[in-house]
Amino acid sequence: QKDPHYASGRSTMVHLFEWKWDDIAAECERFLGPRGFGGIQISPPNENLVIWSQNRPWWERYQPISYKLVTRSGNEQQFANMVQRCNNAGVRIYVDAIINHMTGTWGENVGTGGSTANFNEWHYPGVPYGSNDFNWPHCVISGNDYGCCPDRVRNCELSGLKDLNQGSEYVRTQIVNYMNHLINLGVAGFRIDAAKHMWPGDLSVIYNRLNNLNTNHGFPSGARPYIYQEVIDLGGEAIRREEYTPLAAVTEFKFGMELSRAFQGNNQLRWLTNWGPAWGLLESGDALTFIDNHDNQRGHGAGGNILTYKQSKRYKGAIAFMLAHPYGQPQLMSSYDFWDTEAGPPMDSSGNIVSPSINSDGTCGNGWICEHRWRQIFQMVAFRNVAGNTGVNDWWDNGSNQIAFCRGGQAFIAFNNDNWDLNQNLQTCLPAGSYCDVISGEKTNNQCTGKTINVGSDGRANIYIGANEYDMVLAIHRGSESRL
Ligand code: AAO
Repeated sequence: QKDPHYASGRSTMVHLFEWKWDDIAAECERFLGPRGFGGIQISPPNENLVIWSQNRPWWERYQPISYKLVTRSGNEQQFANMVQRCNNAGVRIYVDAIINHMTGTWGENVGTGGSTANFNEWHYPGVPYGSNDFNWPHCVISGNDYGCCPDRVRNCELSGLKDLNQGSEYVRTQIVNYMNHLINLGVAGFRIDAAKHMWPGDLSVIYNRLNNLNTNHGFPSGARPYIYQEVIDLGGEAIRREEYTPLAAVTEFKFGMELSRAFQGNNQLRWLTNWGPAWGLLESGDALTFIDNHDNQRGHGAGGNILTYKQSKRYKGAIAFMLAHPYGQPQLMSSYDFWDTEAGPPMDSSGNIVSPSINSDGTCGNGWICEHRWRQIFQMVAFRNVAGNTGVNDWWDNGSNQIAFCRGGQAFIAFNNDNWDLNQNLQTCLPAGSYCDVISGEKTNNQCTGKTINVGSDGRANIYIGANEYDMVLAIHRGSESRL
């Protein structure tokens, strides 16, 4: 359950946080499919509590009230249509599955599909769940519990969210039915929210009962759903991510923390020469990797000093390194603009999500950032596809923050995070020719809109990245030749 089952030649997924299903379907057809994206993590599709008292925060979607497929993103029919159209475009869908808990207690008790809850009786008729389906006695996780007490982290409530007992046969059946329904509709896998708060033994039973992926959607027969479990483990806690890697992949939070540190100038890029398990990271095949996620970009979860779209030059540098390096299974974040860390997506006065608009230069409007539509990011998705399963070779660094490496004979990349220019004759491992740098511009009509790099018959080229340039990266690959 560690294979994302991307269509062939694809390698990267993007989290379209809070997008509507109709908009995602259109994005698969008009952008993600043609640009070689592998998949999308969508926001939770099941019914959640409507929280007007907090002005419909993004996090209401982490408060399930039933497993009906009705949210602000759309209904079941729209969901099914999205999955079909995205699969047709070669782009897989991964569902954020909230199976640890149900909504906490609020003054409001109606969901996005009209289901209700009676909090005092632990009663969720939309499933239905009753008080017997939750861990007992009721307790709430405190900050100290993470250091000492795995049983409290798993059996008590996460921030007051009612804690389901996955040891119960009835609860397992409801969860498995929900997930299998999604598999039958054509999804390729799941993010398991708050996996740290569930027992690995219970999760194992649940995963084993999941159906194979739906062959009518183009999956090979016998394909198991891709599963990546949200376990925040930066070290020093009682629960370790290695308890979960035997089951499926795990979100590697150290990855974004270390790369954010380096690209913020707090660790030299030259040390990245042995990036991977030598840094205390999981084995590559076990790791779902990302710079920021929807929590830590706004100070929730494992927050603190993570690069986001708000520090765009450094962020694009870190993303380029993630996509250029073969380690891990990368996921991009695609955000809406925010200052208030609790604020929901762009919405109208009735709480309906406002769709992203697409500007003439391909970027998004209406409050959506769409990092995945930034040229420096989506062209690195193509770079990764071209690099394929090659390793890193011909590493070069200046002993500080200027580095460069090849991916086999397929692709070459250089970074300059020093405050002086990079100006070097470097081995690119590419056949002689003129190549368009895919960061400063792109190739259109066989011409470069940005830098042109001339590779000699010995594979070497002069590489220049000024300290004050708009971007700190230069990247060329097979297929970016300016004259074919
Ligand atoms: C909301 C309100 C609450 C209210 C609650 C119930 O904000 O005030 O009590 O409703 O009605 C999201 C939001 C929550 C929101 C929730 C439900 O983030 O604010 O609560 O929806 O609407 C832990 C979990 C991790 C979880 C993370 C947020 O382990 O699973 O908290 N992430 C997922 C989702 C997230 C979602 C939920 C789970 C719930 O991605 O969006 O919550 O479905 C340590 C532990 C971590 C722990 C953090 C935070 O982390 O290791 O496991 O995450 O603490 O408690 C350094 C350390 C790092 C440490 C961190 C923070 O970075 O190195 O280890 O500091 O202390």
